[in-house]
Amino acid sequence: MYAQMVKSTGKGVKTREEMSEDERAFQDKIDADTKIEPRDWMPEEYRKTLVRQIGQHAHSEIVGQLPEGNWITRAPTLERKMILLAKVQDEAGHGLYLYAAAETLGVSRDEMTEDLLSGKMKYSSIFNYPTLTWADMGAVGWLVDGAAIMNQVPLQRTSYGPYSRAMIRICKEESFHQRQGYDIMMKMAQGSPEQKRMAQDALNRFWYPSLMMFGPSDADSVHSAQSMAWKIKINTNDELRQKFVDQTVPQAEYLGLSIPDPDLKWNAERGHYDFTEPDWQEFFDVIKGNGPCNTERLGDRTRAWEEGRWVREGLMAHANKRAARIAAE
Ligand code: FAQ
Repeated sequence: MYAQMVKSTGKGVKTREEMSEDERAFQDKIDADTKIEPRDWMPEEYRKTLVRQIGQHAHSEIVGQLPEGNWITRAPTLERKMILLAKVQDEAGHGLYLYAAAETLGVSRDEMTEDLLSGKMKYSSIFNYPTLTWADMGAVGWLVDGAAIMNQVPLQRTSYGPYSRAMIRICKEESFHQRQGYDIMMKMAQGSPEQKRMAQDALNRFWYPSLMMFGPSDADSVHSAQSMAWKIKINTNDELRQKFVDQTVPQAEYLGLSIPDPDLKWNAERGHYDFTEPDWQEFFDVIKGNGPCNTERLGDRTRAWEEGRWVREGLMAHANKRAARIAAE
C-alpha cells in the first residue's frame, strides 16, 4: 500500500507550460547551475523540501552521535579514545552547520528540534540499530560514514548555496571518519580469531542497514523526481546504493571478510556487482518508529533537550538584556 501511495505522489514534476513565470525563471537558474541563495525567490515547495532534507540531515548527525558516544568510555586504547572523541565531536559540528543552513530558509533550530521530538521530522534509519561491540565502531566508520560520503559528495553540488557550502566542509571530515573506521576493521580482521569473528559479525549486522541509508528503491522514492529536477539531489537512491556496493566489496575482500549476501556477484555485462536488496519492510518499519533503538534514541534526545532548557533560557535572557542596553544607549 505504501509503495502505491508513494508511486502516485512521485510524479508531479511540472512541465514548463504548467509553471508560472517566476517558476520558469527559477528553473532556468537551476538549469544554468546558478546557486540559489537565501534571499532569492524560490517556489514554496523547493523551500519546504530543503527544510525537510537539510533538517533531517542535521538531526541524523546529532542522533548519530549516540551509537558511537556509547563507546567513548570503552575504547580499547587512549589513542582510539581520542580519535573516536574527535569524530563524535565532528558530527556535532556537522549538525550545527546544517541547522544553520536550514535556518536561512526561515525555520528555527528550536522548531526543527520540536518536530524531531514529536516524530514529525525523521532522522536516518541507520541510527536505530544498536552498537554491540567495539568492532561496531569499525563498521560504523567504514560502512555508515562510507555510505554518508557516497551520498554527500554529490550534494556539494546541490542547488541551494548554504547547503552546498556546508557539504564541502562536512565531506572533508567524513573522509577521516571513514578511514578511522576502516583502520579499526583492519586491526580487528588481522587480529585474533575472536577479533576477526567480531569484525565479521559487525559487517553482517551493518551491511543491509547501510544499504538502506540511501532511501527506498527509485520506484518507491517519493521525492526523487522533483528533487532531481531542482538539483537538490544529483543522483537517484539506487544509483548511489550501487556505487556504494561497487566501492565496498573490494574493501571487504582486502579485509578478508565476507559480505553477507550469497547472491552478490560481479556482472561483467553491467560493469557492476549484482546484490540482494535490503528488506524494505524492515526499512519502512524502522522509519515509522519501530526499529530496535528508536525509543531509546528519541528518549535520549528528549532528555538532552529538557535538561538544556535552562541554558537556552539563560542565553536568551542575556541576549535580550544586551539588546535592551544597546537600544537604550
Ligand atoms: N532514513 O523520497 P525519498 C550520516 C524517507 S548522515 C530515514 O527517497 P529523499 C553521518 C524520506 O525522508 C546520514 N528516512 O526521500 C554520520 C521520505 O520520507 P518523508 C543522513 C528515510 O529525501 C555518520 C521517504 O523515506 N544523510 O550518516 C531514509 O528524496 C556516522 C521517501 O524517501 C542525509 O540525510 C533513511 N535512510 O531521499 C553521522 C543526506 N531514506 O520525509 C554520525 C541527505 C528515505 O517524505 C555517525 N539526504 N527516507 O516523510 C538525502 O540525500 C535524502 O534525503 C535521502 C532520501 C537520500 C536520504
